[in-house]
Amino acid sequence: MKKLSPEEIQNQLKEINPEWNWSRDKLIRNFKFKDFNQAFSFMTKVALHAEKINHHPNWSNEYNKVDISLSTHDLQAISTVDFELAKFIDSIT
Ligand code: H2B
Repeated sequence: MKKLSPEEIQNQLKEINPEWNWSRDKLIRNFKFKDFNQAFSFMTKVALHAEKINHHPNWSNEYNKVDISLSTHDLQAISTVDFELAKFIDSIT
């Protein structure tokens, strides 16, 4: 994984869903589902993928809402892997 420059982040943002917001060293997107079951099955898919790539979201869940923030803790920055995970999340929603 590689720390991305602001220019690289701007470019990568064009490749993911426009609902992702860039704030400092994080990519943020909030999801709302029909109910808890939908929200939690989404979280399960993300969790299994996160384990596979050893890159994990920061998130919170309240009933049908899931708030996600992606960043690379080891670099304290946004890296290539954050965008990979964002793309995976986009692909299942
Ligand atoms: N997830 C995220 N989002 N950032 C990291 O830097 C990170 C991770 N590091 N998952 C991994 C785990 C590391 O802490 C373990 C020890 O491999």
